[in-house]
Amino acid sequence: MKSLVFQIVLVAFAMTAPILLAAENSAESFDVKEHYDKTEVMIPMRDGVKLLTAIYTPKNRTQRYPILLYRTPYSIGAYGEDYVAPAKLAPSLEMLAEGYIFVSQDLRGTYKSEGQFEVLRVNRQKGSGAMSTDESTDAYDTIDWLLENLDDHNGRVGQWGVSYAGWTTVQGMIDAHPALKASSPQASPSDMFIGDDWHHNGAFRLTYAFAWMNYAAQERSKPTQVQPEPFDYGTPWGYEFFLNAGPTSDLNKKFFGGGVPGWEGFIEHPNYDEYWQRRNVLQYLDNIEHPILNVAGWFDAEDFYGPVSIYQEIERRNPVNQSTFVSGPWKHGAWHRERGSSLGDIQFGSETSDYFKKHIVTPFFRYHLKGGGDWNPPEAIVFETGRNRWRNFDQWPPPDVEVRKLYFHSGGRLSFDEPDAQMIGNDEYVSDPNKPVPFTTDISVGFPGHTWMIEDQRLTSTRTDVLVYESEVLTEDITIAGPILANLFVSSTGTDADFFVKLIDVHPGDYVAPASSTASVPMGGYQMLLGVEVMRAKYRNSFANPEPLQPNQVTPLSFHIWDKFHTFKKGHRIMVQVHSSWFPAYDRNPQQFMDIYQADAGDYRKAVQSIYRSTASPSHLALPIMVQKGARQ
Ligand code: PG9
Repeated sequence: MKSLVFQIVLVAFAMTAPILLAAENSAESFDVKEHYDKTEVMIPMRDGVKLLTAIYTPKNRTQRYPILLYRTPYSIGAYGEDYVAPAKLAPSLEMLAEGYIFVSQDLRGTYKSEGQFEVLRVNRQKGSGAMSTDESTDAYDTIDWLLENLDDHNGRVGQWGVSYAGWTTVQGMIDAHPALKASSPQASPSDMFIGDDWHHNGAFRLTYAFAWMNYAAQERSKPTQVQPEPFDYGTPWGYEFFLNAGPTSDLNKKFFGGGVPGWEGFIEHPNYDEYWQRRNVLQYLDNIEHPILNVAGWFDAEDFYGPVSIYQEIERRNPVNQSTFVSGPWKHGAWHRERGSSLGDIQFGSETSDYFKKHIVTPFFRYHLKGGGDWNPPEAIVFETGRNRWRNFDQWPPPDVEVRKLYFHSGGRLSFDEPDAQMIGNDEYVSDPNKPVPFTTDISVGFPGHTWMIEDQRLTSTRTDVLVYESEVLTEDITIAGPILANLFVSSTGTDADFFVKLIDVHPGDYVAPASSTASVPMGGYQMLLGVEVMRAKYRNSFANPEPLQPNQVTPLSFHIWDKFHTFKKGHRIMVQVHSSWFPAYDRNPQQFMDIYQADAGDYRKAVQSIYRSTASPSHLALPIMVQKGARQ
């Protein structure tokens, strides 16, 4: 039954003169207030907790509209009679112009919603009581209420969101409401121990975890619309702050007065135990029956593993589902917030985010929610960096790839030639956790500049604790499409160590950037970071049961650098760098086998790390190299 208050609001809406919404209205300056009526309601969940929800309905009531749901922990504000900016309401201005009922909601326990917030709330277990809730049931109950209580909908619901709101979108896909007809999770994390914001292969992501927890996970005493105070780092340089911060286990007490309960989750669960395993969203992705548009950014510093693994898992568990993978040359969320014509110093030749909005996300929702337009998507719509063009594939990774091994050789050489019988040896460096390798040249705190996943690596390559392997100048283009595998053979004088592997595109010395370039450095010889991943060696055999390294014993390490679609152009070189810290993006490894969260200043020890490049221990990257043109244009 419709609530009385809400019916009155709807009557008021109906009396407003209808304004025709046309696609031509999709100007940058779309005036939401001119075209939409707004109301706020507290929607009751099955356990009685009420969630603050804003509903923006087109003033033109001559037709019925689909509902588009967006659920966030970051506040749906502006509140009350104020309207939000267009970008906060819709995936594209075109969609605002076409007309949807846009619904946004403060998650349980955040801002003006009732209840208790739990960071990435764990999914309820099968057979738990009828009143038990999780983000999946909150999405379901919200959709149910909207269908029952709104007048002007067409019975079809979609949902979307970036990052945390991408994750809530995934939650809505689980045991989905039957009216849910299309979902677009964008940069959703999937597993915070394996590859997203908080850990990669068990290595803790200090800067991001600290900045996010302190901003978004602080306990609140009652519903509020006030944003938390920014944290005062006392220095503009995160490197300095975190080097002096002390053991990770103390940071909550020391800096947040204990007010961030989620921090204890890190400290109490250093390994991939049940706490993390239950939070791996991939295991819940059965029975996804409606179409999904999965969106990722090739240079996303927070959540790239998430969208790739979610796409793969939906494919694996739901083979008949129409699930599309999209990846563009973007940092976290840039497809939504920026034009996407460049990132850091690198140009992409067109406004890639506009392409995404006009040709991908808008037609996706239009087709599935309004039953209009053309949408016959390929399996993957992916931007090829290096050549700077969009391509469509009927399969991701595309079928026409051959895995070729790029070996580390003596003298810092990198080559597809196998090590021959004479080749023995290794390269070594001293890793000093008290002088860790900086992850960026930016002097910043909080959420770092986000361009470090594509940043110039020239300064890093000069360090004595960084190994550099480089190919000859390429005599033809080489295109990689799909996941890259790092296969290292290592040893250490310590009992634990981190190994970072970076894949880099080295521009020719005489390279001149396009006229439109706003690059901050000369681009000749630029070392463009393309892909990077870390393996914390104690997790090499099991994330749940870490094992020490045996000092000085050659040990194989194999791990993904995940997917790329990039052409190394003729005249460029391929480079690989290997090192053992990348700070403070990642916490330091004391280089002895222990619970790192408890490590004190005195626990951090120098170690000599060796990378082997012999016939018996041939360290290499396995690259998926395109051998034919498999694209559908
Ligand atoms: N990547 C952010 C995040 C997602 C989920 C949990 C914690 C952080 C975000 O941008 O929302």
